[in-house]
Order: sequence, then C-alpha cells, then structure tokens
Amino acid sequence: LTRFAIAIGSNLGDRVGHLRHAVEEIGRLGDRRGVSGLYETAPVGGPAQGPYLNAVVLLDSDRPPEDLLRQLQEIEARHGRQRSMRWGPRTLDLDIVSMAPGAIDSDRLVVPHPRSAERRFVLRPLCDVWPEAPVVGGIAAEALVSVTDQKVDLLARSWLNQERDPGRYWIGAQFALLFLIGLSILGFGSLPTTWAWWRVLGGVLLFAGAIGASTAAHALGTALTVMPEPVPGSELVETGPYGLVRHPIYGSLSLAAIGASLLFADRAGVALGVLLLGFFWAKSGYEERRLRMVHAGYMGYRDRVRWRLLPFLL
Ligand code: A4P
Ligand code: MG
Repeated sequence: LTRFAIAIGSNLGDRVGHLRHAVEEIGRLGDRRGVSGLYETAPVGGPAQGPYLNAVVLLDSDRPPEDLLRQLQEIEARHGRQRSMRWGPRTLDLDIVSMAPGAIDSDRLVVPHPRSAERRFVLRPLCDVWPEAPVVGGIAAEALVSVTDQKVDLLARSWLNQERDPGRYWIGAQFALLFLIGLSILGFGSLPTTWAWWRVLGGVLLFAGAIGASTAAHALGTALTVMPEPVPGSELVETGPYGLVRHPIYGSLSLAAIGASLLFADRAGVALGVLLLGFFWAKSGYEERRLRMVHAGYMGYRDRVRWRLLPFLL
C-alpha cells in the first residue's frame, strides 16, 4: 500500500464545486485518509489569471502511480479541463505531489513533484494532512517555513459539505443581541423630554441607520439573506451602498441600535450596540471567507472598497 498526496486546484468556473467533486471521485481510487483545509491562493506563474482555490487529499492505494495519474487525468477531463497553455487558468488540476514509500521519475510522472517544495499553495494544505510528506530536499513542514513570499489564506477547515457550516449559530447570536437591545431600551429607556445634544445625535444616528439598512437591503435584492452563507448563484453586488462599505446592513443596524439607545437614554443599550458592532465585525469576517469561496472577484472588490462596516471609520 502506498500513501499519495494529491494537490487539487481550480481557478475557473464553480471552483469550490469542482474541488468538492474531485475529492469525492479521488476517494473512489483508494482509501481517503484526509482532506486539508480550503485555501485561496494568488496565482503562481503563467498569464494574469484569477485566484485559485487549493487543497490536498491523502489517498492510500495499491494502484501503480502511473495508473493513478491516468485516473486523475480522466477526472480532470470530466471537469472540462482544457490544456491550452502551460500554467494557464484551469477548471481542475490534480497533481501527485508526494508519495511514500518510494518515488518515481519517468517521462510521464515525477514524484515528489519537482516544483512543490517551493510552492506555498501546495505546502500549506499538505502540512494540514501530512507534515512529514517527502518533498524535494526534505519534508513538507521544513520546506514550508522557507517559502513565505506567496499569498495563501485559509478559508475553511472543513468544507466538503455545507451542512456542517456554523451559520445558524451566527444567526442565533445576532437575533439574541438585537432582542436584548430592544428589551433594554424598553426596560431602562425614557422618552426624550429635553433636547439634550446626545438625544439629538441618537435620533440622527437612528434615522441614518434605518435609511442605510433599507437602501442596502434593496440594493442586495435577491442576494439578501440573514445567513452568512451567500445565496447560491447570486452575483456579487458592488454598487450603491456596497461601493462605500462591504457590509452596509451590519454597519447601519449597529448605528441604528446605538442611536435608538441614545435617543431613549439607555446606557446599557449603547453598550450592547457597541457589542453588536463588534459582533458584526466578527460575522462579516467569517462571511467574507465564505464569499471568497464562491466569488473569485471578492479579493479585488475588497481592495477597491476598503471599509468593512462604516465608511471612513471601520
Ligand atoms: N506530470 C509529471 N509529474 C506529475 C505529477 N507528479 N503529477 C506530467 C501530475 N502530473 C505530472 O501536467 C503536465 C504533465 O505533467 C502531465 O501530462 C503529466 O504527465 P498538466 O496537468 O497537463 O499541466 P499543468 O498542470 O499546467 O503543468 P504543470 O507544469 O504540472 O503545472 P503546475 O506546475 O502544476 O502548475 N498557482 C496557484 N496559486 N495554484 C495552483 O494550483 N497551479 C499551477 C499549475 C500554476 N500556478 C498555480 C497553480
Ligand atoms: Mg497538473
């Protein structure tokens, strides 16, 4: 029995869909012993092209390596892989990057893969599942520390099935917080009788937050969801309020909560409103990793629109 590490990558079409399918199909070629986290990586070599999703699958199999390679190439072909240029964009790329015991160097197949030891997009996921994997010049974990100049971001540790997504915990916490803020204002707040400046400020913030949230919800249209998981098949909205901040609804809701608490003079509500802002900071961070799984253009959007929750502030 031989252990193989298979690096999988995609930067065309439904990238995460191609990778999920590939993992399933690779599993039929032997015993699947592990799947790394899912990484978004900057393209290395070749023409200007979109970001890749990369991962590594561990497979125990008694197939001869050349036979395994042929099977992998069939999987690539079923995913519409076109070979037009070297290092060009691809729907699915499957490379045998490491194996043990043994090694191979024929004209069709070279393992350990000659370029893997200098590629962070291979080494990072490889170290998730097999840090001692043999690579050119040593083992994966040692090679990884010497390759630091490539951008490789972990998007999700477990990504094969969407059901295990913790989305509902985020929603639960979000509604609990909003509910608490409402309760707090009802319990501790008082109707404005004087026009103290901070009451006026609260009224302005509440109004701005309400306008911001409804404009942004309207701009999102059918892409609107309370779940952190993007609506399947939806386009990335980059205009209107989304040209100003990346999560305008969250920013606006926080403003409205803080504003209402000020208007009705509830200190606890203000504190909870600030907490809500922090919560939305964390939720939007999680959500952006999910968005990057589905929208190859998300990083470009993030570079163009630098504010996350509140324009010129946060
Ligand atoms: N071949 C030899 N050894 C192997 C091996 N260990 N595993 C032969 C798989 N194939 C191997 O591969 C060309 C030939 O290599 C095959 O016919 C096989 O007999 P290919 O898949 O047709 O073409 P390719 O993948 O474009 O070529 P190459 O040179 O393997 O490309 P690389 O080096 O794999 O680079 N950037 C990021 N961020 N993420 C990526 O996944 N991938 C590449 C492809 C470039 N930049 C990338 C990524
Ligand atoms: Mg290849």
